[in-house]
Amino acid sequence: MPPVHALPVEAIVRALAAHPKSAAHIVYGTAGFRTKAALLDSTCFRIGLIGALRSKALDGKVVGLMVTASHNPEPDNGVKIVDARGEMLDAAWEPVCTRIANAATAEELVQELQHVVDAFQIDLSVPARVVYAWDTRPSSPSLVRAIVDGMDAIGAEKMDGGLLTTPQLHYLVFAYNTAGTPDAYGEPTEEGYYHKLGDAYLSATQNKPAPVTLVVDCANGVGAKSLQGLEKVVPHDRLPLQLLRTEMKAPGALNNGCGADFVKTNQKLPAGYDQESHVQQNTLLCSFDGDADRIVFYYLTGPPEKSENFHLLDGDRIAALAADYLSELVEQSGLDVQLGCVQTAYANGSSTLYLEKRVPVAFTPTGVKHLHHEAEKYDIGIYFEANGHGTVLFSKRAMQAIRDAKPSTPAAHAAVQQLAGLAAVINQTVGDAVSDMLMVLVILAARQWGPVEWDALYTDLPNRLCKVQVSDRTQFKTTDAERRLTSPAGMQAQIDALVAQYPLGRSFVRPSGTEDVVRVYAEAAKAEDVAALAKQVTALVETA
Ligand code: G16
Repeated sequence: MPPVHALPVEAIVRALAAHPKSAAHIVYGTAGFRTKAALLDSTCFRIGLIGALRSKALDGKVVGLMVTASHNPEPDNGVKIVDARGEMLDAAWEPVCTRIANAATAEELVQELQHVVDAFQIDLSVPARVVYAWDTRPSSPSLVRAIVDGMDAIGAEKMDGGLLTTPQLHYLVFAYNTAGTPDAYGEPTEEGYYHKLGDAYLSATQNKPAPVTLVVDCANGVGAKSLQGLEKVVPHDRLPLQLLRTEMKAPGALNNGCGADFVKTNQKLPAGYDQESHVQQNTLLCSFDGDADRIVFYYLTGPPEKSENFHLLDGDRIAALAADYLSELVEQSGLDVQLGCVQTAYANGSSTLYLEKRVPVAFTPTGVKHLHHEAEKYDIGIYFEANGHGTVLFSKRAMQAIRDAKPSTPAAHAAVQQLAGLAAVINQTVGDAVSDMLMVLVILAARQWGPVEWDALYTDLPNRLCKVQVSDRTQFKTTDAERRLTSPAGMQAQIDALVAQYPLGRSFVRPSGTEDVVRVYAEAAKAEDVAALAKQVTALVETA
């Protein structure tokens, strides 16, 4: 085929006819496009076009397209672009996505596409390569067909990743683009992913006693498939998992009464867990979300009927566990590398106090893309949202220091080895429930800790997270890493006045980027104060 120097306008316009635009205005937000699945067909067609242009703009590197609505209910869906290093889409392209998705006519769409080509000086003769994957939602296959139509219309080499977790797609993109280079991340296949994580886990837990059984709530999502794949490469006695909520095909089951968001928001066990024989006192339990990019842990200290017997080990706790262990390893190793941690406004105040005693702590708005970029500023950057999204990034400098280390004592040598092992276990592209789960198990095995010892690192301030339905959530605008409202006018002063009534009180309000709600967070020294504060702030928001 001769090189193409212009957009294939006719082919795009012809294919567009099968994907009429819905009336809804849609924005590329916190986690790409996300809304009711029924509204997404034309968006997916157009993201097929954008994915191809993005690949061309990156000199033909592979980019990824993931169809998922992650923690949202099953009728929702979404789509997001994964950039060439396996990270979230470059922020400069987010408004591009929004404009292209909302172009009202074929003519406008072509104009917007041409505008992108001109603005980013894209050489259209560069071949595009795009890998795509999807989660278990019933709406996903037809949305994938729309993406494929878009890629066919503009012309792109398509790689079908199949049913995958979101972090697996991030892995694939990075693995494709580094294959055959000194930075090769792993074999660019689903099996390559299991081997990379599984082998790293086996090596990092060598000579350690078998860990306790971990009961995993797979949210009835694709995480179940991912763990079954991992179990094929790691023997059960080295990774004793008990998988629950694995009904990937049961209609309506996804994230329903289970999953990381349900457990974190309600601060209780998945529905029906009290009937499960595997759920016992002091057993370590965890929940994935629908596309397995986040994880929270928990355990019981008595009968599940009593809420005080439920103990959550959320993203803040994972960050604390990682910071505690990694800072010790860095010290023992004698390496000159700087650790840091990134949190959001949702971080429990006690976790921040704990972390600040060990490492510098920075805050960003909600959204893994923000935390990820901030964490890249450190040699070893730990980032976790309280909801269980996160990972640990080892910079090139840190990896070089680990490789070049000349430890002078056996303890320093062991610390360097363990740092290298953890860097391999941890997914370097994005928060990954499977990889985070393995990291936690490696650390607990090294520490010889169970959930109780982990929980003892600090005591959470009582807290509450509520969702509030409002007529227009866009009127809520925030500043200071989403810790303060600038609009509606005067509301922040009212929140401040409420907060001042309670010892160690804190509360903030922000519009969700993934659901049509406003979120209210509150914490205080006493549980009854939190309940009162959350109620009062919620009432305030409802009046807006
Ligand atoms: C997505 C984002 C997360 C964010 C979460 C909730 O998670 O990737 O960074 O914390 O949404 O965001 P919001 O409060 O704005 O709705 P997921 O698991 O749904 O992809």
